[in-house]
Amino acid sequence: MTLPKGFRWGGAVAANQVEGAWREGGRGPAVSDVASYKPNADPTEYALHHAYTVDGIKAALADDDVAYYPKRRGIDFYHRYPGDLALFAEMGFTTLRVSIAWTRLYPTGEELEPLAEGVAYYEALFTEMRRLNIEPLVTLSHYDPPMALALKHNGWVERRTIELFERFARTCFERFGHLVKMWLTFNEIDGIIRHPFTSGGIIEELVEGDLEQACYTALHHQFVASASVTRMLREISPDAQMGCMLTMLTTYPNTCHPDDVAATQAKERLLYLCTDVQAGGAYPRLALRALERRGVKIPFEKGDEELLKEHPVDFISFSYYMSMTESVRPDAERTPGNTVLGVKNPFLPSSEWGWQIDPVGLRISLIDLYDRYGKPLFIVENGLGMRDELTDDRKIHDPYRIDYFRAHFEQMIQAVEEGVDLMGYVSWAPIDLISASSSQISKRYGFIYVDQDDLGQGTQERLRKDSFYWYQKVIASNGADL
Ligand code: BGP
Repeated sequence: MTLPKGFRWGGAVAANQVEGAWREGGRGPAVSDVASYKPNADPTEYALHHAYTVDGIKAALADDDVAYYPKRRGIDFYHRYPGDLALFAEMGFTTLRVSIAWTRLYPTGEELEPLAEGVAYYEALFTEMRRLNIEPLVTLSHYDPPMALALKHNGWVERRTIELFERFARTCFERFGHLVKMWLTFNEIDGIIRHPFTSGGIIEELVEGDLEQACYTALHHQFVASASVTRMLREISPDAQMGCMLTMLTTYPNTCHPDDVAATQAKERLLYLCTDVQAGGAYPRLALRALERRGVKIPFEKGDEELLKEHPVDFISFSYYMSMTESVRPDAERTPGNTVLGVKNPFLPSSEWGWQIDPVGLRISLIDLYDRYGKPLFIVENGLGMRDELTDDRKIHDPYRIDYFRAHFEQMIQAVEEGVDLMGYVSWAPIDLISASSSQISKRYGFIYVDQDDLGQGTQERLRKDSFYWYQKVIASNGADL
C-alpha cells in the first residue's frame, strides 16, 4: 500500500534559523539573536538552559558581530528565498513549513501597527510558494520572542504578552489568510520548561520566586494565547486549520523493574500535558496534582478553562528525532538529545551529537498520539543532523541521511496502514541551516547543502546532495519508491 492521495510532502524551517537580515526592514531583535556559537565546543554539549543575564544580553545586542551569533546571519533566506523555493519545488514539495518572525512585524512586540516592510516580505514569500504550488504551513512563534518583551515583561511570564501576541496573530490572519490555510501557534510548546529563554523569553535573573513556577505560568499564558488565536482564526479565516506542536519523545522504561516503569509513566504524563490541554481542552488531573505537590500552581483566571475547552486545535503536529529511556538509577549512563538528557539505550545507534536514532519510536508515537486524541496528525519535523563532506567535484554523498529517512518512512507508512490519520510529513530541514541548540551550521540536516561554515565563511551557494534526488523520487512515488 502507498500513502493516501494528497498526502503532503515537504520540509520545515524556522525564520530565526534561516532568514538572517536581522536588522533589515526595521526588524527588532529577538531572543535568538543572542544565541552564540562556541568554536570547538563538545558536539554532545546540549542546550538545556543557557544562563542568559540582563547584562550579558545587553552586551550581546551592543555587539554588531555576526560571526559568533550565527542566527543573525542565517543562510540569507530573506534574500535568497526565490532560489530556495525553486529547489524545493524541484524536489516536488507540496508543503513548506516556515515561521513568521514576530519582530519583523512588531519590532518590540508593543507597536500598534505592523511594519509595512515585514508584511510585504511575508506576503511575497507566501505568494511565491503558492505560485510554485507549495502550500504554506506557518508557525507563529518558533523560538524567537521579541527581546524587548523579554527585558520588559520577562517574556511570557507576564499575562500582558497574551494580548500582544493576539495583535500579532490578528495581523497574520488578516494579511496572509488568503494565502495560508494551515497554522501552528507555538513550536514545541513544551520546550519552555527545558529552555525558558529560547521559547518564552524568560530571563532567570528577573524571575521573582521559583523558576519552575515561572515556566508553568508562562506555559499557561501560551495555552491561553493559543486557544484565543484559534478562536480568532475561526472568525477571520473559517476555512483554515490550526494545529499545536509538541516535542515528541517516545519514552521507554530502561528495564522492566516496576520502578522504571512507574518513572516512565510519570514522564509520559508530563509529555502529554500540552496536547491534553491544546487538543483535549483541559489540563490532565494527575499531572496537575503532580505539579501542585511540587508547589507549582497554574494561574487560572476567569474564563481560561472555558476558553481552553471551547477552542482546541484541529490537528496535532510534532517533531520526532529520537526516543528516550527512563531509569530511576542515578548511575545509569546518559546521552544528550533534543534539549533533553536521557538514559542511553543500548539497542540504538546515536549521531555525533548523541541523538539516538529510533525509527520504530516514530511508529509508536504516531499510534500513541492517534489513539489518545483521535485527531489528524502531522509530522512537522524529523531528520538527521550530520557533518557532510563536500568532495573535490562539489558533490555531497550522504547515504546515512537516506538510510535514516528510509527507515522512518517505512515506520510512518506502517502506522498509516494500521489506521493513523496522517496529514503529511515535512522533514527538518530540507536545506542546511543554523542549528537551534548549538548554533552550528555544520550540524547539517538538508537535502540541499549550503556552502557556509560555522563562522559564516563561504559562498552560500546551494548544492544538491545525493539525498535531494532520493527524496524527489520518494515524493514523486508518494512513498512507494523508497
Ligand atoms: C527542534 C527545533 C528546531 C530544530 C530541531 C533540530 O527542537 O524545533 O528549531 O533546530 O530541533 O535541533 P538542532 O538544530 O538543535 O539540531
